[in-house]
Amino acid sequence: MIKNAYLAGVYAGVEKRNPGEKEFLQAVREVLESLEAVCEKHPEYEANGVLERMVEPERFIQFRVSWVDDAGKVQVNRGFRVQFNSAIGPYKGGLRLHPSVNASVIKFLGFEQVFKNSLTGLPMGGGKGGSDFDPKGKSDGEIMRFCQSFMTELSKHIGQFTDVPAGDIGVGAREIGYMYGQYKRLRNEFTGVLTGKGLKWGGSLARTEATGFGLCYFTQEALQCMRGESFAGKTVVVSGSGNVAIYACQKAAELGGKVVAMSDSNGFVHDPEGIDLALVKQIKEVRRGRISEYVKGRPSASYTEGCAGIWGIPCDIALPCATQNEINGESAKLLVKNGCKVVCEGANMPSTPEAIEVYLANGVLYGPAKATNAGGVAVSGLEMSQNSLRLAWTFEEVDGRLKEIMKNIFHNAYNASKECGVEGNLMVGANAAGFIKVADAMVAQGIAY
Ligand code: NDP
Ligand code: 2IT
Repeated sequence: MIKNAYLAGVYAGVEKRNPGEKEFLQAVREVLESLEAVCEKHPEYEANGVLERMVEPERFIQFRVSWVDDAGKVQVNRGFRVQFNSAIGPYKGGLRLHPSVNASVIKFLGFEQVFKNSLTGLPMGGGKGGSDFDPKGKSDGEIMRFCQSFMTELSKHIGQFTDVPAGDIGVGAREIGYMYGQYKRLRNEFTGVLTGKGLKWGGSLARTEATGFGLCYFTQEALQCMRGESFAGKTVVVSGSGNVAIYACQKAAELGGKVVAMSDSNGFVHDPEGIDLALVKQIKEVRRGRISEYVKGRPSASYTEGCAGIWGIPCDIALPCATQNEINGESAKLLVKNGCKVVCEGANMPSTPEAIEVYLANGVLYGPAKATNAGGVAVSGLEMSQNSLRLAWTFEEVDGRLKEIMKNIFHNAYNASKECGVEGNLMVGANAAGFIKVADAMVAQGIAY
């Protein structure tokens, strides 16, 4: 329920303009609901039409991506880039390759990215892109030809000072490599136009680990400051088994937690003795296989079809690291019933609004995605800095900066929650803290008459 008349009016406009875009509407509603106290304190935001402007992307690009498969057949996909907000820096955000990608998904991700990037404290605006291309089962050659065709159009809209894409679901080092090569061929320029590059050609150490590690640094700081506790001795469930999940699992274990389950879109594995991460990396990073293969090498583990079942495994800490809306109200109730006290999000918007209500009503320490998973884009920002300096920092240097950034994000979100009169509500705190910086920049930069 949005009580503030200004914010309610803005939301009604968004609903009217973006009919049926349920993920985008969900993301906008959550932010607007969090900003009542802020907007009451700052009438200049309404006077400057800040919210009306913020919910409308600066630019939305949709394009055809045609490519030829291994059988010689022409395939056509749809490509997107949303350049949501550039008030505090060049557009920055990942590219997602997944059959579920559409305008609503890209806009929700781009909108979230604006506030997330602001929270990092680095000068980055918000953007997002991708395609409904399905990388599963495609050969390296097909992936390469798709990425080249995608970049042929995308290259017209990006640049190191304009818009700097990176990875997301379905886009890792291999895809960034093919896209970077194509950009360079087209432009004859070696610039930091993408992040997540290979270490031998401009990438940053610790970028691969950054989102998962950052999630655990945030969780550890929140646990310590809000509960006087840590990961030590805690049972942890991590959903997904991609980039974010793998490095969340690694850092949670390094900090003393015991990760007992992981998943993919087909099902989940439960290993009460603790996940053997080397085996998961072998299956997922080396063989690009399925999580079901894990049980072949681990007699202690069992595999169950259906990914949502993972939330029925008793745990102290849940780290959803797969995709949006993977925890609904029912799954959240099950987590709470089984003793889960902490939910920190590695994925973007993995909890439905009903799930968030369950967390808040039951005193769960809830870390919202735009704060908790900001480590990935933060290290992307550090990759941009290193590219500009023409230097490469050590792993320890980057990891140390990441840790500081995640701690700062926690404290900024916590302090903002206090200022909003809802101490400890990190969702409201993160939305408010991320928003104010962008809003002030928009006011300062004026409106084109
Ligand atoms: P990956 O492609 O490496 O891994 C995605 C994982 O999530 C896979 O295990 C995949 O299973 C699972 N998954 C994807 N879609 C679904 C679905 N519809 N239902 C169930 N499971 C699904 O992606 P990342 O690890 O990079 O991304 C995971 C999440 O983290 C996303 O929400 C992303 O936006 C977010 N994120 C990523 C960042 C990064 O730096 N990479 C930074 C911040 C957030 P399967 O293999 O079966 O598809
Ligand atoms: O959702 C995200 O923050 C990302 N996928 C990372 C974006 C980036 O630019 O590194």
